[in-house]
Amino acid sequence: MEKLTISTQPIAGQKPGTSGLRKKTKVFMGPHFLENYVQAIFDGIGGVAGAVLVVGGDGRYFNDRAIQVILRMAAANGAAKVIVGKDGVLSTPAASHLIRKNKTEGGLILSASHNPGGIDADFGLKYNGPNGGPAAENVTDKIYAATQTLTEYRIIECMDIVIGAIGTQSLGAMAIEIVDPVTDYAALMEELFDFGAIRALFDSGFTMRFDAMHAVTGPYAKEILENRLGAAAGTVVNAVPLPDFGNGHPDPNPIWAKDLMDLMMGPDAPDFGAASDGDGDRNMIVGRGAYVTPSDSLAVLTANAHLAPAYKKGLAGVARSMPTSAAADRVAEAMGIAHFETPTGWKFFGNLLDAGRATLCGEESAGTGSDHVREKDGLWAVLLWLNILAEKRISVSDILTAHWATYGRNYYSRHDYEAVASDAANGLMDALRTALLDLAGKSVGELTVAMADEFSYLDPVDGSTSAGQGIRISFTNGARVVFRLSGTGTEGATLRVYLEQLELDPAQMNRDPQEALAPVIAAADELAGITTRTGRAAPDVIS
Ligand code: VG1
Ligand code: CO
Repeated sequence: MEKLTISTQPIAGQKPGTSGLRKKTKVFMGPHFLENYVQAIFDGIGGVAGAVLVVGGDGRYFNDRAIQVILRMAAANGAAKVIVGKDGVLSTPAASHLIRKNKTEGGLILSASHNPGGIDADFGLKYNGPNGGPAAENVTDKIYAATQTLTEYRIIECMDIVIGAIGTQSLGAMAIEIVDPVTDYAALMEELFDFGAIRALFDSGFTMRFDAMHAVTGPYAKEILENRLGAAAGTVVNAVPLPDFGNGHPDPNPIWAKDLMDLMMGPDAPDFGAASDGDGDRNMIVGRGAYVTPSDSLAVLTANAHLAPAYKKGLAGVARSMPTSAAADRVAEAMGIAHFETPTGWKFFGNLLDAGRATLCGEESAGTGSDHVREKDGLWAVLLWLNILAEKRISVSDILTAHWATYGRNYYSRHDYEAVASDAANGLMDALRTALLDLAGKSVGELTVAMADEFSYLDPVDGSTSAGQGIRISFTNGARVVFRLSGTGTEGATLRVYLEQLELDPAQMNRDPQEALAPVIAAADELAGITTRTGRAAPDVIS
């Protein structure tokens, strides 16, 4: 076993995005790329000498090889111990929990989340800090700076480390502890929720399908839903994680989880359906004949979380990302609790959760979570829904109808234009930036602009500012459109257009969302010239 110091060069342009660094798998597999980036993370966080780290990933292609490199580099950089999920697998929320439970200096999570996996697909790497959450911007800035000045990386040369059996071993002076990925996470869920009540719900004949999409939550969902809560065998489908997610797109939305959607909208629908993404932090919730948008889900959970033991004392506040609909804000106002609007990406919730100012957080992109970890958590959201259903004993559809009757309905949709030429996408945003300066009061189609700006976030906890977080335009009739470019794509640019319309008339609450949003969709195109600038007549994905 030899410790090597390898000379290397700065790596250009590797700025972490919304959620760590995401690239084509082949880029990560290229000579020294992964090694350089891992060393930049270690250097950027001030070194890992004597540190304890958690390491695990979503099991996608290259996960196994990358873990070997990270372990050898952690040892060469003087880490004291690395806690690794068996076979290198940990869901993102489970990794967050292990970081917190073991009070480690943080962890490395290998995932490109909902992006497809495989040698020709995507890979990603993210550093989470000691609070269990994605590194804040001041840390990712340091990691990025380290990529620009890198001159060497340190690695131990050795045989492959066996990570398929639970137990502790050593690599040089560093300990490697292999843990079962599910055990601690499942125990945490038992603390938060009334498993007895949920078991009674299943005993009463309640039926469910959970689609793990061949991604990391399969083993977690089987253990928790089928083994501990008594859901029928076969409730969890696509439960075996595969390196290429069965050639699928492990993104739990009506487009990519179409099989589940078809089932739930058809004659044989079970009472409840849910799905999770590649790394287990996203969730999709759907009742029989009733899809719940992630924005509505956050609002419903905010209104009902007190029905679960962990939240029975009430919530300190609720936080949502800026493009997420305002549905949760109105619940918070009615309940007299604080609400916050943050930029896209879970890292911005961390300070609010650490400071005890928010208890629940959510994003329109199917992410919901609470202060139990510092990541969004797919299965947690499913269990909170189940706990609420176990208490209320009414259907998802009835919960939605009652919720809208009380708070109004925020029609919501996101239109994505993927792999657009970067120049065209940047040009569109630049033009909007200029135009918004005198948009207020102007009419666009049948709508009138109330307010237009580029979102800049002032963190109420640490006073830091994050500018350039998306262009938002609201209209006098309660409609809003947000434009932003994705920070997780690996090809060209992805333009996201977020559309919202508040409806307070109960007679108008059962419309098709795309129809209800038609005026704001038209206004979005008129304002941004989407078709002209991108050459696209229609979005690639409507969710
Ligand atoms: C997307 C979502 C964002 C989410 C991020 C990471 O980012 O819009 O809400 O936090 O993915 O989710 P972007 O920059 O592409 O819009 V995950 O499940 O990929 O870690
Ligand atoms: Co994810």
